[in-house]
Amino acid sequence: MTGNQTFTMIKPDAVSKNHTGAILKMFTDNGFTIAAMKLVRLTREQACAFYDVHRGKPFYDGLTEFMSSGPVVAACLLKDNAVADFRQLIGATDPAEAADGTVRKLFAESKSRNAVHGSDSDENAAIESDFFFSKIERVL
Ligand code: IDP
Ligand code: MG
Repeated sequence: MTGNQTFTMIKPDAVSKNHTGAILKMFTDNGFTIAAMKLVRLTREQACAFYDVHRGKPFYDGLTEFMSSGPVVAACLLKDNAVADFRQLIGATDPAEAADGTVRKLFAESKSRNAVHGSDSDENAAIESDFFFSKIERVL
């Protein structure tokens, strides 16, 4: 059985270019309900902790520097089959490989500055939501 929640961030590239409203509209137009949301600027340490699974990879330093370079919009989203459906909506990591109409095709600059994050499993959706939101901050 698949879960009904995923976690997303609108990344600093998209927030700084004022794409937040258009991207949130794509989420809700595609059946996702916002259960929690906030604008936050991560410290470098917080970005390193969030992306700990990628520690040691060649892009880790650049990724954590970028993700702490400006505010992000973090949100918990609800929908049946949320994780898989959301990854389909955002498209491939590299916008050059993302399908037409996906968030990354429309808004990402590059494979690193790629507009949005989406959880890759139900387990990580719960871990990532807990990283940003307490119970009282969520409408579930
Ligand atoms: P995902 O965001 O599509 O799940 P991951 O492989 O989990 O992709 O990588 C996390 C993030 O790290 C990506 O969204 C992107 O910002 C960055 N990243 C991944 N691979 C590369 C790369 O080859 N070069 C530069 N940045 C990368
Ligand atoms: Mg990932």
